[in-house]
Amino acid sequence: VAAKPEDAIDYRQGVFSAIKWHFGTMGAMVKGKMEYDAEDFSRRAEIVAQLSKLPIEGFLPGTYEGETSALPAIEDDREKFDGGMKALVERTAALAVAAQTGDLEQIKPAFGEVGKTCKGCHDNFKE
Ligand code: ASC
Repeated sequence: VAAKPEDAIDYRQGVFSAIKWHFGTMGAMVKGKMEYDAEDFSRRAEIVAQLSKLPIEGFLPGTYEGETSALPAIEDDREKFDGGMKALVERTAALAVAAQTGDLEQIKPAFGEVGKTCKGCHDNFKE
């Protein structure tokens, strides 16, 4: 990839912004702050599952300074970071499957697992 560091940063931040947009609305539904709409929730869960595959290619060497909260620890512990990204892909896929049931009791734990995955990487690799 011949992208400039700031382009890689913009790219991954853009993807995470889109993930947050959808995951935030899903969270409001899960927490009862917004009426649960099974079809809309499932649509968003599919989008999040697809988007989750995208950020990893923006985490390139030399892209951990400037307008980013991504820490150089990503490069120092690449295996752990890649594992977190893989977990995100797997758990968002599981959430999309759970979403198809339309059953909030199945969705809630799957949603929680995704949230934990977000937090895991943020705790270790985000400023
Ligand atoms: C969100 C969001 C995150 C994660 C994280 C989960 O909705 O913006 O970064 O969930 O807070 O613990």
